[in-house]
Amino acid sequence: MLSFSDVADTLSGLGIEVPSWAYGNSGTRFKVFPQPGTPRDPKEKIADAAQVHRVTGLAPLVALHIPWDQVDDFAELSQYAQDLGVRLGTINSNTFQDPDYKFGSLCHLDPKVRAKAVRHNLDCVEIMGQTGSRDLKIWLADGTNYPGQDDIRARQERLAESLAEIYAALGPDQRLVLEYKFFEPAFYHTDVPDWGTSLIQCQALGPKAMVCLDTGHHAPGTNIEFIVAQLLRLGRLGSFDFNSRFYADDDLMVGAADPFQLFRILVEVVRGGGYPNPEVALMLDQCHNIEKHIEGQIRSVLNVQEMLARALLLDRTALSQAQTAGDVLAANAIYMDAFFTDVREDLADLRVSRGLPGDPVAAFKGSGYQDRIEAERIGGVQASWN
Ligand code: PSV
Ligand code: MN
Repeated sequence: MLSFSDVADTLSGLGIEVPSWAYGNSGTRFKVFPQPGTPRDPKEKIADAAQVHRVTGLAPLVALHIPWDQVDDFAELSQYAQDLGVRLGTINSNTFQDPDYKFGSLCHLDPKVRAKAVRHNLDCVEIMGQTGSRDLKIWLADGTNYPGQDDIRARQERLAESLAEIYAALGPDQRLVLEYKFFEPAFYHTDVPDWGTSLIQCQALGPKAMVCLDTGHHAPGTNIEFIVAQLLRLGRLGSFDFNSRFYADDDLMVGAADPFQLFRILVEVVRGGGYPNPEVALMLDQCHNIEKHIEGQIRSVLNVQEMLARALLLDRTALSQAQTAGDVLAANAIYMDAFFTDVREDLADLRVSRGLPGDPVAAFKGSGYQDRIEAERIGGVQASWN
């Protein structure tokens, strides 16, 4: 049996990247409910993200979405983040809101639209140079709604060509991570629907192209931990977008719907050398439609920490012995013992020993930050889904 003290040091290395867009207003296609205190510009989003790191010590990086977070001076924005104790992370390129992208972006039939989408990604690579970011994350809304609407095979070829142009612009320490999603906003076919398609495109590009696994982008019942194992085996798991998918949305809080699934995923991450490992970015991709943004983010990074602690507590020696002996139920019991270990008090003690609040949510609530931003940030709307 492992005890918490055996894993505390390993656990202390955890750093989760939080998305700037989690702090903005969001909603569904039915309604965006604005919240008081919502950031009005990228700096205010970064300031909110810094609060998550301040009370948890778990969120040192903030991912940007371009053009939502477009500013004139990214070096200055980067300095601003550092002054608040965080750094800028992954640059997410947005080629899904401009009217030109109605029928897609990197896969579009029209070479002029493809060139525009490629150009936007090249601009993102330039921004990465100024922010010191390593990863360009590409998620495409490309796809079709009706059989016959476009040539689905030709779209793959166009995708490969567009991605190759972007890949060629990467610096030696930069990477392209290609995210897949099995449906939405296109509903008949999606151009990068699954990890296989992403992997094939990445392998054609070269070693700096990696797959991004967004946990919400799978059909119900999909064994996501198997995909994790496979991608780690192949050295192509570049990043996670963590969230929960209850049925048709991919933006709810990680670990909220199914903490056991998150545990199983993290078991495979640890098993495959994905943690501790800076090559695998652990990122949240979430929105908080009805709950408060900053508290929602705090709860989310704590959920990841809690399930990672339990995954590290899995007694792999005993598990391997039970597996070798063919003792199915003993192996399963060892696995479940780790999952059912309550680590909440140990985690609170660990935080206190590192000079952090034992209860980050209470510490944030007691800080008065939320009241302050609700009073100060009047008017203005940050760029996002609005
Ligand atoms: C798409 O659903 C996605 O998961 C992509 O990562 C986007 O960049 C993000 O959500 C925000 O729209
Ligand atoms: Mn995502």
